[in-house]
Amino acid sequence: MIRHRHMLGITALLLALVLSACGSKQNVLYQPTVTPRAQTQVESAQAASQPTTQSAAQSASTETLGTLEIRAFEMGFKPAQLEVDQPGRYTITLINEGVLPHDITFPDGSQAVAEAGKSASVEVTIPAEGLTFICSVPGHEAAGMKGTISVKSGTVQQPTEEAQADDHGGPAPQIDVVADPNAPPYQRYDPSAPSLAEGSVHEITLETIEMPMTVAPGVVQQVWTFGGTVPGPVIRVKVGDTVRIRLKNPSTSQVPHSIDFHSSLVAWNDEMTSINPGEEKLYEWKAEYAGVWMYHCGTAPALHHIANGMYGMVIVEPAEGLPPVDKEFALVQSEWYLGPQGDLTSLEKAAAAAPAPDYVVFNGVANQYKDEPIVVGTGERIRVFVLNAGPSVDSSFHVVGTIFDTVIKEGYALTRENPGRYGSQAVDLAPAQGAIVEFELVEDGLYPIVTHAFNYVGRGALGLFQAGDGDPHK
Ligand SMILES: [Cu+2]
Repeated sequence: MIRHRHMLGITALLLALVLSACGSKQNVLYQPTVTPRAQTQVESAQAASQPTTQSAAQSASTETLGTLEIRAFEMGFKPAQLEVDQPGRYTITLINEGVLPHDITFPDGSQAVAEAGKSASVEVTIPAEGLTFICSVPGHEAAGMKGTISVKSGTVQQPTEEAQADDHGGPAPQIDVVADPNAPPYQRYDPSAPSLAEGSVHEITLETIEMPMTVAPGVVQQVWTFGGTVPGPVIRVKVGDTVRIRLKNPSTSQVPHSIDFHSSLVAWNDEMTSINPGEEKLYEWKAEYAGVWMYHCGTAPALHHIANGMYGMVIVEPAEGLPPVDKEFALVQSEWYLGPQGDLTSLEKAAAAAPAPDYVVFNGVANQYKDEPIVVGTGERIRVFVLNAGPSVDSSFHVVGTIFDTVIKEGYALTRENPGRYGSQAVDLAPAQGAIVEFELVEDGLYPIVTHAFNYVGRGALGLFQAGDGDPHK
């Protein structure tokens, strides 16, 4: 069993920089622009106005230690975590890049208000223990518009209990990993479902590859994979087929691995046993039942091997096949519990009785199909194979703006031709459950893909289908 080193690398400095904002935001170590003390008030005002400040409401006080620029957008601040070298009086310039009015409000009531596209400034005194700030427009703090300014070697003041109680989604996760601007960009996982494998006997080699992976912009984890991707490859066969998996653990691996196909009927202590680095093993199974199935590594602690990326989807079609549709996709929901930058994910976090994942993702990477939507034709018939790989959080799979007319979940079927014309809005998937859903997107536009457990939508569980050109108005 591997010894875990996750928390050892976290320094006191990192703890002071704990990110309280939601998962998609980056934690930025901010260096303020320091205005020399000798500058005159006029020069100081000019400095504060560069490059975008329009109405720096300079107070009567004489000099500040510097100017901090904070950008507002819907719904957050950029950066949300700032650090200054020393306590004292600072000018805060709010640059509103959003389309709504926003403000920045400090606990003593100091405030700068900026209309959309405008800027405003306020002076505040930052004590040694730091300051919190929010946007006081109703609902904006709860939606994520809050942040902290800490002083080097000081302690970040935590949001008040009252402030946290306002957040109907529950407290935002504390991401203790500082985003690395030099991290490699993430690799987009192709969401297209593969076509049915030809023939009835399938020889598949799967290597357990341990490698670094960018799981969100700037966040790299040392993941364990099947075949070099998270999730592993989608395997698609039909009832009656024989699948021969040759599992290989490269000699360069650090730990043993194994594989457990939920689509198989085999003894746990036979095919599913672990193999050491440098070993290989044949796992043969016959597809007896149709469905969307999970496969995963079961090596102890299995929780960590799954949390660290070792899972994938098996689609078993009925022997007679599935009816043809226009487009097919495969989406695997899962959680990331971050370890230190570049290290393994945190087993300690994953093992919490009430799991609080840093990210909940579709196909391994936070928000990847929001960044680049999945394009389909308007009115096309869409089939999505969905799996919740967990390891621990339930999914409520939902596509905003449509209704599933067909759902086959764990052997239960809602069919399009049902006499009452019933439909489905969300499919509940406990960890290791899978479903097939079918639907159409009736007009050009964008249709968000979410888990309707909405506290996770801000933590990476957001994608988009783009029907047609994505514009419903032309
Ligand atoms: Cu493993």
